[in-house]
Amino acid sequence: MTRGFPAGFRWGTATAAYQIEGSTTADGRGPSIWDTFTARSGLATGDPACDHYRRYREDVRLLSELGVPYYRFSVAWSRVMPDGRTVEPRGLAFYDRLVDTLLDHGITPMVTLYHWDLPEALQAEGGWPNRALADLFADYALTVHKVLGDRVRQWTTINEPFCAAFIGYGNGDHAPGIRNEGAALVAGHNLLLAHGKATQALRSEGGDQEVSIVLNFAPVLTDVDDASHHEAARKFDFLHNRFFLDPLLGRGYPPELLADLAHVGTLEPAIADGDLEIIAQPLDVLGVNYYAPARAVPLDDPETDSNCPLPGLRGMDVQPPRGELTSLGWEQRPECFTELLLWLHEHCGGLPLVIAENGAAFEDEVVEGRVHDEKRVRYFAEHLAAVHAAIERGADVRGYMAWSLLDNFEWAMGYTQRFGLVHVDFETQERVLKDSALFYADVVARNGL
Ligand code: IFM
Repeated sequence: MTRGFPAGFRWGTATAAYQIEGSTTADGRGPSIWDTFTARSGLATGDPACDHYRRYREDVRLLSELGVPYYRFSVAWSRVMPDGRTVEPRGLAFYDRLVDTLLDHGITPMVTLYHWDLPEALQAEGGWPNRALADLFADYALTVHKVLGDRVRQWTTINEPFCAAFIGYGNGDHAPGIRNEGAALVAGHNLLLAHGKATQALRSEGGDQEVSIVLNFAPVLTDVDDASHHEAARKFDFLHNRFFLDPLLGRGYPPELLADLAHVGTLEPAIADGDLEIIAQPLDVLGVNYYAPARAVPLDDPETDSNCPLPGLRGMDVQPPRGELTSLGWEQRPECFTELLLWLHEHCGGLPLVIAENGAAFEDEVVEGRVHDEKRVRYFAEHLAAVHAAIERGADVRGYMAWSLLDNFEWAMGYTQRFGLVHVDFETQERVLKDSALFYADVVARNGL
């Protein structure tokens, strides 16, 4: 039986600048927080990653061979404005060439303006807890739009503000590696404000561009059907799935969550008059990233910190995943993807959804020039079937971007986790199409499973 997707469904692959580009000092690029964080922590860095800055033509040719018509990539603020403010034309010229090369191959570019690589110069001014960054981000968005806006129609402001704010400034596992939960909440607000101001700036240019933000969601599961387990799930759900979404929908921050976190900090002084209206600019689509669910369990002691990115969210803990796991230890639950999309459809009042990332890391091996990554093929098949089921049941899903085109730099995990459809040998930079790439190309060609 063929499960067909709607006509015009957007099939794509996704990447992010710091994870693939390398060349971190080329053409005037300034350091980003990921350069300084990895150097300071003794972690693998984003250089050379996939050396994409120099090999982008080859990578676009690969995309074209695969026949996948959309490509989502991010622009590095620190390439375009090394100090966060002053334009470096050579940095902008790279993205200009990339867009032209994509279009020459019949591939539609989708631009994400911020995928976590803040210019270090702006971190030195306080980073995202500094409200001034929202206006600087809008200036940056406009600068990029003035160069690419004649050829790029799909714009995403920010990728996964949850990670940028809470993992970057909360538990400090990501750059800039700060542990200050009150600051993390404010960073979250300022990221949303930056999104709102950038959306206004992009729309001030006219044209028919489509503006979105990309959020990462984790449906929360519990083992026991009782009030304390539901309350634990509610807490984590509001942090993970509602803190960013609800203000975007014009509903403000969930008051229950702000009450849960009152002892780590308050957002009140950070929210100026008019901020919530700016944040709630109508979205054309919502970008949805889904990888795995989370599991929540109640904690009796009201004083014990949790093990979530904001440990001050007490009374609950995140439980270890179970069942079939990816190499990152993430649980494989395609059925949660269907439920998530149906919930979003309802919660967001029918707002069109685009899957901006979905995929899995597994240990891959090149054998005689092939990578038989059956587990990833199965992951994609099951998760695409889950998206299809959500569409059949009424969710307005307009596209799907596989994460990721290439094996790449997986942030604090360095090069240990391979998410690519294309295997990358980080010594030689040789690219090999995995079986999952061939599988995905076939799905795209048939517009169905
Ligand atoms: O690699 C990341 C990406 O940068 C953001 N979303 C999740 C992916 C897998 O961890």
